[in-house]
Amino acid sequence: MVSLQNQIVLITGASSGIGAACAHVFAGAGAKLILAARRYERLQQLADELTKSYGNSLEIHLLQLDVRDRSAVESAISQLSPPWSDIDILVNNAGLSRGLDKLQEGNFQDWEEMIDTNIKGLLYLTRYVVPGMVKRDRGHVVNIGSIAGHQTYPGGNVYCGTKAAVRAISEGLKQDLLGTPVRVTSVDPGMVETEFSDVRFHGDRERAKKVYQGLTPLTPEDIADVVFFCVTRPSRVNISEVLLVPTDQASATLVNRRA
Ligand code: NDP
Ligand code: 8X3
Repeated sequence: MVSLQNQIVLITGASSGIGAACAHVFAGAGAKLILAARRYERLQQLADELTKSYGNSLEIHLLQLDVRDRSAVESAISQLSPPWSDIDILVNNAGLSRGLDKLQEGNFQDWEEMIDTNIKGLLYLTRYVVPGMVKRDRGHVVNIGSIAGHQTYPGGNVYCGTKAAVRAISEGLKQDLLGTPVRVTSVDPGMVETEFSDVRFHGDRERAKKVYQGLTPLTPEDIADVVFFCVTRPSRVNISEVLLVPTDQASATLVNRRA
């Protein structure tokens, strides 16, 4: 098992859900964390919690960053000074869904937000971080995809398209990095209870709660466990893809709801 002690880990979308759970797992393993998101105060709260749980020796660098803004991503990464600039693990987690409309009735702003965040944001981070990994001969990129990248569901159209793109991009990056020691993993969850559905339904809490009603969804910690497993395998092992679903979910559309 590879030790994460003192490794530099950049997690996008660390202010909530899966990203925040990953921050806990990496902090517990002694990594140095770069936590990125738009909501800076949420990152500060998380940093306080982590320091309380794991001690003052934990090193954390916070980045207020909108991954859709290419020049902001470029300057955030290029302005990091050592040791922060020597990123060992990039967790491309920032992402969102907006709406569940039929494509022919879809909202352009929702589409652009999903495409710009889930595809272009992930590409920007990857493009600015991976050259350093190649130069240093070490690194691991973990992309948080989705079951939605494997199976499209009604109303999922553009969101599913973005996650199918993440899957293809992960595969392409793995091919392009062949011959280097840099590893690429796609972790593709089914239903996880986070702020994801609140965001999808633009803050409609009641509608969001119904998504998980009567079933036991995954927790953000379940996903963080899998990420941790993937990045701690011996360097000869690249876990390319993990699809994990709740026991109550058999496919993107088939779930077991108790009354
Ligand atoms: P949350 O809504 O809880 O977290 C999403 C995170 O992404 C937040 O930290 C948010 O931070 C960040 N984010 C969104 N837009 C941007 C942006 N433009 N720039 C920077 N950060 C951004 O949802 P999850 O934790 O569930 O989602 C994390 C990832 O997991 C996403 O990629 C999602 O598609 C994927 N996923 C989720 C599943 C689920 O069922 N929940 C299942 C499969 C995959 P902030 O708003 O502060 O910027
Ligand atoms: C999130 C899971 O099924 O809502 O990617 O698309 S799903």
